[in-house]
Amino acid sequence: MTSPIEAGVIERHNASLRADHEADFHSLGERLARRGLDADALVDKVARFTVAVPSWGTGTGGTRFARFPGPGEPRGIFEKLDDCAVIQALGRASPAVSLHIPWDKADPAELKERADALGLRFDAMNSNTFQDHPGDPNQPLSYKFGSLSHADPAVRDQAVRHNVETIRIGEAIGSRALTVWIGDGSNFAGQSDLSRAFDRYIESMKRIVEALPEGWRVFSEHKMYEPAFYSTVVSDWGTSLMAAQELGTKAFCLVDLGHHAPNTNIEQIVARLIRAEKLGGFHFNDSRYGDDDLDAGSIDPFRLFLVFNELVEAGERLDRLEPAHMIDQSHNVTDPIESLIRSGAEIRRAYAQALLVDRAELRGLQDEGDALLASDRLKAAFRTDVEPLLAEARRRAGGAIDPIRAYRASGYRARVAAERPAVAGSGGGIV
Ligand SMILES: [Mn+2]
Repeated sequence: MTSPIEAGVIERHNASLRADHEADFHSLGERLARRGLDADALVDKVARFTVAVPSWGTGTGGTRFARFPGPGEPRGIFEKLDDCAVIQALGRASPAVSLHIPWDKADPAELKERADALGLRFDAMNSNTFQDHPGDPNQPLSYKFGSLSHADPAVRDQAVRHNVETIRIGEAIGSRALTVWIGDGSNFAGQSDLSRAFDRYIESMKRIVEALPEGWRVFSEHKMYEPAFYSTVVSDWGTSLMAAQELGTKAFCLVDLGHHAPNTNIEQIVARLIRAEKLGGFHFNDSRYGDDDLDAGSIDPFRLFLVFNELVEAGERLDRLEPAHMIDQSHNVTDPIESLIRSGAEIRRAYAQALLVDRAELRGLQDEGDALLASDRLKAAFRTDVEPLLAEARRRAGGAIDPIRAYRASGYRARVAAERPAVAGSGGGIV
């Protein structure tokens, strides 16, 4: 396996931090043991939890106003995969990459070969009918007024065919799921028939479901607004659930943490979707106002923890669902590699904290109506500094105790900046 990080960088870095890390891990282990928890078992669980990196996240994102590219941005999917391998080498939380078609379109055999060489695999595929593809002879029609729900059946056909093509590429590279997010909606009351548009979406999605290979799933991703500002066709989790139930056993709901109204109780949505056996996966990110696509856990780590609290609480019911964990962020002012390493760690942190909750005790307190102590015991798990568990999971897997510092010591960004001259208008965006 080839690694874009020079051999020895991680070893030297870990050697310099080893004594302090071991003391911290030992100390945390003693505290956890007093609560009946085994630190080594927790490290094993954390190590098994992984989250896919979005290929589009390795480039600098942008807003409606501007994009400020950083040095050494990947110029295509193969350089994006190199960056994903760096994220995995140091953070050890993200062995899979989620591709976006057509941005990442390439010979599937070459994609597979490169990913194999880097020790990466592919998670859910993402189709794109929220923008036009003037260079693609198979997509001459515009998605300006929608795609899968468009009033014109020819546009709907084209959008379905694009999704089927995305599935075929995914099939060739070992993916097993398709995520569908559409920008369809309307900007004015009266512009679109709310019912007929949804009917047309369902009919199009049925054709996509029919094209799914054995063992594949399709995830429908809802979003309340943007780019449409009056209504969107798949606006909320209720609509997404309705679609998944109508589309059958291969269809599931994807929860992007930024796609809700402000103050929405996302953890309750997660609990409901688990109960309905329709939770397909996540796009992790954080936000303060809308679909801000900020780094996971950077604004409201407690909310992320509460989502994981529901996932851990679900236990075996969740094992059956095997939700896909993916990051979906836009990095505007940071080095995307650093943001993605940190986000993987923050997501694992929320998981590790949720594992600390004494579930039997919590249920007892809930049933007794002890609101204060129930809240306190839940919060106690969130307050625990689990960093030594995360660092130990990385170290045992060959990663870095402090991956951001190790990344900076590696000189990777400066090296690729010399190899990758800046290009104008590289593919990427905010999904
Ligand atoms: Mn998303």
